[in-house]
Amino acid sequence: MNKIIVAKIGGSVFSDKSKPYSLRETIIHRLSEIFGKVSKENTLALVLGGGSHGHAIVQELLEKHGKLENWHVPIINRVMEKLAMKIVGLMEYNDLRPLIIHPHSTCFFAKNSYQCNFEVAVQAVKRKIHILSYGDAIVSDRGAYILSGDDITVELALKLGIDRIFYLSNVDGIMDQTGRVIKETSLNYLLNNITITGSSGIDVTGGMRKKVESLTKLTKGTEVCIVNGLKPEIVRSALLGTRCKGTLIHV
Ligand code: IP8
Repeated sequence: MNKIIVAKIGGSVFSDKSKPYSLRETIIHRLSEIFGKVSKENTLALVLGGGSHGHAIVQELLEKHGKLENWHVPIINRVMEKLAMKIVGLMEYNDLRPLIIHPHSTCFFAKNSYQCNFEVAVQAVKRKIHILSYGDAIVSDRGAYILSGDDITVELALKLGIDRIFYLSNVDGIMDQTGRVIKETSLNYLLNNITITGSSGIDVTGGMRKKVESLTKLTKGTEVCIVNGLKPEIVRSALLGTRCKGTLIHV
């Protein structure tokens, strides 16, 4: 059966966020193998987080200039493009060749919100062409704006009319106060009752809390499955629809 699978690969999965510009090549290989197999019968819309690449360059620019300017946009774009090319290069070994959708040339931010033209992405996916996008810097009316991969994932899910999306993280799911993974919950309950802490390592877009907040834009009834991307077997069974062995959030 051909379904559309929207999945965000968190930066903490493909890189070590405490080590700037690092890549976990073994994990990327294993995940590519899984995505490669899944892509034979399904269409993939993948989104990369910034990892220790995007977040590191943004941090460097902030330290040097105090704030992000529009002329920083292409500098950040180069880093993210290179990262996307490396990951896509590794995916090719598994016969997976997604079309890369570059947010810096399809999105801008003005008057307190961003706008993206994902028409090409939608048309491609409708024709069973896999796509890959990534968190990026975009031009805005107040200097460079960092558009998180989480926001892009939500945008794509809305535009593609998807009812279940996947987040690959470096933890087993969202933990409750006692450190136990919450298996199933509603978005409302999560936002009102659970203290969600940020992620470890460098993160300029707000980590897990921001991710959960971005889900409020999804259509009611959407399901979000958060699984540990460092455990490829768990990712495989989640993508194939057998079980979300992580946290399943009902929006
Ligand atoms: O890691 C951030 O994307 P995220 C993108 O999904 C950059 O929040 C360029 C830091």
